[in-house]
Amino acid sequence: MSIMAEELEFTLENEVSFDGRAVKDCAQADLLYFRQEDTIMSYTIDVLEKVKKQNPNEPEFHQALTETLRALQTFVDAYPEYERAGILERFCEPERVIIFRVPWVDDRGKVQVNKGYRVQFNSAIGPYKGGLRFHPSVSLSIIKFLGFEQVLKNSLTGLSIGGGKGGSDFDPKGKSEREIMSFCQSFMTELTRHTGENTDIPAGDIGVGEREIGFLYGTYKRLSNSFNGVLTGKGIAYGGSLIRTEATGYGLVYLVEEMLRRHGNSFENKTVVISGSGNVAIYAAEKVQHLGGTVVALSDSDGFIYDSDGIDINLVKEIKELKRGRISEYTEYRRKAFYTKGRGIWSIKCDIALPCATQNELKKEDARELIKNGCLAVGEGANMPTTLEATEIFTQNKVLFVPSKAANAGGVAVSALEMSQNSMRTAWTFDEVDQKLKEIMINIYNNIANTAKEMGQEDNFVVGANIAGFKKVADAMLKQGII
Ligand code: NDP
Ligand code: 2IT
Repeated sequence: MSIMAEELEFTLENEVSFDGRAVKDCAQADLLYFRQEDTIMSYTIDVLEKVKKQNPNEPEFHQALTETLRALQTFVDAYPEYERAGILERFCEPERVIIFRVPWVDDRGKVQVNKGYRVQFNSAIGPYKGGLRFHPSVSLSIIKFLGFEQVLKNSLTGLSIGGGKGGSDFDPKGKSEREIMSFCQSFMTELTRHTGENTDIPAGDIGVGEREIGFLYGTYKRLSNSFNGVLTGKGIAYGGSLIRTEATGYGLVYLVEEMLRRHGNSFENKTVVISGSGNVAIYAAEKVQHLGGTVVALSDSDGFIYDSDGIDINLVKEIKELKRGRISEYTEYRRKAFYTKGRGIWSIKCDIALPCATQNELKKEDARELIKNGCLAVGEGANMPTTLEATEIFTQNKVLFVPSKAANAGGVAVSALEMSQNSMRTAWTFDEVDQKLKEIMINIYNNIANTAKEMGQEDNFVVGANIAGFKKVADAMLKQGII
């Protein structure tokens, strides 16, 4: 079987080398990469090629599959029962994909139509669980990549949750509160028939926060005449959990802190760059500052701010959470800080980088720049923010790199704690949930670090996270028969 470079969609630039050998062109780089990993005639590579052919024009989904299947290769090939049971083919195919029309009326009285999605990816270890993303870039490919990642992530939490994801190409930017409510009510009118506290429990993601979850929940409750924990990220007054707002950012920092500690290091006196300025970025920044680090930069899709004194998080919360403004407004209040339009946040010198905005925001040139500037660790707060090439560059250069499926699992973990509280009709305190979150993140670190070590790839957390996440789901699938 020959592997074509363009089929693999994994390219490395000329100067990257394997084992000190210079690689002349992309095709040669791919071949070397796969020879090095002894992948020729592998079950994982066969499935990767087949699934990519069956699902053309889904680049983000292909990218997530490529990362995972490459990481799983040695492990899966050692257990022929996976191949006999077609586990990988089933693992890569969602159990169900729902695509629906979302009609709503804007403030001028005009009817608008968006696409709605819910991908119910895998329920082997629990009900489908995962967020909803409202962003104009949303496509089937993006929802499938997010759903696929969610299956592995949810497994890593150690809790009983399967994986799903949904959303819409609706753009919340510039919409009035009434328009947002109108859209959410229409979206949930259809989604309600596919959800249920033991079936599928959506939550927030890009463009979906507590306000949107409130509108979605109200619609669900009205249609079903049932008050239950069908959505997470709810307001505290009606069944939400303390710490859910902070959970993804705090969890990311807890896990990275544990990794640094095991390597004789910490956040104390470190310079940290965080991309994005939404939910994940804000609370990652807050926790870094609790732990003695200095966050010097944040961004949005228009540009980034730099404040050498350390970002004032309360000011950012006021601009982003209360006023729903842009990150550039920060410089109106802090004269010493400056704003730069466009990409470029990764050119700022830092010890630790936490990409917390969106997929593929950290590219190979950014990885090189970070390494040149002495960056020692990268933790992915966003889902798949680092391209395959950039991940490879970090690994080759021994930068400690934690992939999103492990690093940002704190959000969904606290969502699962919210589900538990809803079932028990109780509410835990801030400190109780915070303590549980911390324990879960440290367990995830131990699990992925031990798994990487057992595979003979110490500190390769991409390998550790994918294998540890996969194993639990695959074993449950084996035991449940061919379904
Ligand atoms: P928010 O909507 O709160 O914030 C998103 C942030 O990312 C904004 O600052 C936004 O800027 C920026 N952003 C979005 N798209 C782009 C882009 N194309 N280029 C540059 N910046 C962009 O979302 P969250 O903070 O909740 O989510 C951020 C990431 O974290 C996502 O990848 C999400 O999947 C992931 N995640 C979220 C979890 C959660 O609990 N919320 C849990 C686990 C992962 P702008 O305003 O300009 O669009
Ligand atoms: O990507 C994610 O893990 C989330 N958006 C959170 C999902 C959840 O169900 O809380």
